[in-house]
This record gives sequence, structure tokens and C-alpha cells, in this order.
Amino acid sequence: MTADLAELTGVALLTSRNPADPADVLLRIPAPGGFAVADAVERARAAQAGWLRGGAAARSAALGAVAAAVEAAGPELAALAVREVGKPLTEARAEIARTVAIWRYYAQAPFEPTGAVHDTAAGPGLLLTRRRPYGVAGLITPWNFPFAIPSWKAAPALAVGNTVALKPAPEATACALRLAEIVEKELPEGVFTVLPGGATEGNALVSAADVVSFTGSTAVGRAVAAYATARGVPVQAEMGGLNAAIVLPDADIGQAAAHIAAALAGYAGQKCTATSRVIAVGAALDPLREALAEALRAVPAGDPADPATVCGPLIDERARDRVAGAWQGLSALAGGTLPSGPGWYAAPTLVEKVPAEHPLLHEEVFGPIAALLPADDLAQAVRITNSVPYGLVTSVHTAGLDTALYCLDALDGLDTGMVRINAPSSGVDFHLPFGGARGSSHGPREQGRAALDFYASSRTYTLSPAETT
Ligand code: UN1
Repeated sequence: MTADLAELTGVALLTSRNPADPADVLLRIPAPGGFAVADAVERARAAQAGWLRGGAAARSAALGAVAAAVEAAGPELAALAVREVGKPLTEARAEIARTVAIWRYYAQAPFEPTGAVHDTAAGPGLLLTRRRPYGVAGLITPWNFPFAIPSWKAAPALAVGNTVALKPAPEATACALRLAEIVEKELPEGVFTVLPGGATEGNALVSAADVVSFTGSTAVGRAVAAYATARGVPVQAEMGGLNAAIVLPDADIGQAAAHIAAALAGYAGQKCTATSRVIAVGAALDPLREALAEALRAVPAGDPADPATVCGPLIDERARDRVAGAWQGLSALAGGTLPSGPGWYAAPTLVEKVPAEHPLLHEEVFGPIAALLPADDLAQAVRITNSVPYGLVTSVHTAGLDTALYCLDALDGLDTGMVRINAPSSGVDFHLPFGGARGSSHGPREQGRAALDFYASSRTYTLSPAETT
């Protein structure tokens, strides 16, 4: 069906535009609909036995071949991410490098042990555990990491022997379809399928898959988790963040300001790991206030195709308006302005004197804006950090081991899934578990070895000797 016919017949259309130049439409296609998703999942299910029985060496070789193919297409893929989701070129190149590393890392996984051997509690025999894939992994991915997130979900799912059906965010459809072309060539038919779509296709996928992994908004993530749980299939959901950076007076203030500026303004703050609250402890407030405002004013902003750009456009007009609404009535130390278009730009912004009940301190904006908050001491800074419905990642800037240890304390410390000492809140490592507390995450962790466990159930075998007569 053509886009014109789809419009005439009321079929939903998927449109993706260049956020730096909204007149540049990359794609306009009819959404495939729920039945197409159900069919694709059936094809993926039919392909699973062959993929699993093909053996560890074949799976490893295929995942390694995907890594090489993504690497070979690197410059083209980075340019596509710049054009479709407005990711600044240097960051887009880094995402491709990360994507290649992810496929390489999981290409080793098929050779890893899949379980353990134990003695029986009493008597002769052996106890064994063994991982067993679920079948079809249904993946729902956001637009902000259009290559890395689909890859860090798909690669471990495939490594342990599942097949994959992936529904990308509509805004990143062109990136996902291009990734599918590359990946499909290296894998047997039906093993990896991309189904473009919106909510209808997402629902259909959650209602058919054997294991579900989601990254996106908290509202949708909660609904996906509830639906999958009601069906009795395992689910993980990575959702929002309202991440704090805590700065102590003993920190290298220049370095802290540079890290926070990067985590606040990089990719216009469109990461669940971005910093949106900056908590200055005691005497750190004045020097940090100056240094951070200056660092934010100096952030290279504008055309995402320029390799120097750090802060590009917001994904669409609605996102830009949400950012502009967030600073209304607040006093801005930096930014608080909307640079002229054609793209959806907002300047990196730091506001202060934000009233405790202001939405900026409770709801995720997903843009280049943070609030500067004072704290009398470290304990208060930790309490402020933990006082929101999210708990993904916190950065702590200090020269003191005692401070770091206090923050990491299991009972009194930070209630976030990740803590980064003297590092920006964003830019996490792919080979470690990723996830947060409270409203940020649901279910088991993704990435690293944790992902291999998530995409498989564990079976326990008891081997007893036959009775001898
Ligand atoms: C990063 O900061 O390196 O959707 C990754 C997101 C996160 C990934 C952040 N799930 O923004």
C-alpha cells in the first residue's frame, strides 16, 4: 500500500523527519498493523529451532559477522542517525562504535558456560543447571539510540538461542530498517525481523512474544510490563530518569562542571541517563554555579551534522515546547532561550531557586535542562537525590573516598541502579548490567551478562545412577 492510499483508507502512517530540518521527510509508510506483527512472530518462532540447533559456533560466527557488517557501514549509519534522530555526528559515530563492540562482545557468549554442576545434597548423582531460550524475544526500542539499544537487546537474545522480532520507535524507523537489512544478511531467514509501527504494533508484539524487553517512557513501560506479566511472559522495562549530580566542596570543580555540562546538554539531554538535577553541597555552590553556567554557555550547539556539535535539536516540536515550558517563570543561569530553526532547538539551560513542588524536580523533561539545588551536607544531598519517583543513575563529584563510600552504602546511600564517581551520569558501559530503582526500571537488568540470563530460563536437572542389582 502506498502512503497516499493509506491516508485515503484511514490506515495509520509512520512518518519520520529530520529534527534539524523538519521539511526533510525521511520516510512515510503505512503501519503494518497487528496481524502483520503476529505473522512475523510466527515466522520467528518457526526459525528458532534451527537457530538453536545450528550450534554455538554458528551463532557466534553470525553475531561476529553482524559486528563486521555494522562496522563496514559505520559512516553511512552515523549519517543516518544524524539525519533521522538529530544525534550530533561525533556522538552518532560513538554510538556506532559501541554497537560494533556490543555485537562482538555477545559473539563470544555462545561459548560461555550455560549452567553449573553441583553435588547432590545427599546420595550419589549430579545436579546440573542449564540456560534455555524462551523462543521469540519481542523488543520495543526508543529513537534516541537507534542502533545501540536494538543491538544490546537483540544480540544477547540471539546469543542464547532466541529469535528476535523488534518494533522500533516510529521516529527511528529508517535507522531500524537499515539495521535490519544489515543484520538479516548475516543471519538465517526469520531469525531477526524488524516490524515498524506504533502502539498497535507494539501491543501486538507484547501479546505474541515469549519474552519482552522495552525501553521508553515510564507510562508505556508500566503498561507493557503489566500486559506481559498478565500473559505470564518475562519482561524487563527501562524507563525514565531524573538523575542527580552531587558535587562536594572537595571536587575538582572544573572537571565536575565539564562532566555535568556533557551529561546535561549532550544530544540535547535526550537520554534517560542525562543529568537534570545538580546538587551542590555547602561551599561547592558558588564556584560550581559560575563554572557550570560558563561551561553550558560554551557548549557547541546547533547543526548535528557538524562534528563539533554537542547539543543538537530536540526530536520534534512537542519536545522543544516541553523544554521551553519547563523553564517558564524560573531564573536561568544559562540558556532559557530558543535558538532560531528550522530545527527544534533549545539552548542548554541551568535554572536555580526552583520551588520544591515545581514539576522540573519531579517529572522527566527529556531535554537540555537542569535545576541547581543547594544542600547543607552530603546526607541532605543523598536525601534530595532519593526523593523522586525515579532512581536510574547518580554522578558524585568528589576527591574523597569517604564520600564515595557513604554514597554507595546499601542502606543510607543512593537509591539508584548506577552510581558514577567523578564521571558524567550518561555514557554507561555496555558490558555491565544497566538499570535503576523505583520508576526507572522494571524486572531484571539488561546489558552485560545479566542480559544472557534474562533471555533464558534456568532448568535444573537431577542425574541419579540407575539401581544396580
Ligand atoms: C548511555 O547513557 O550511555 O534510553 C545510555 C536511554 C538509556 C541508555 C543510555 N536506556 O537513554
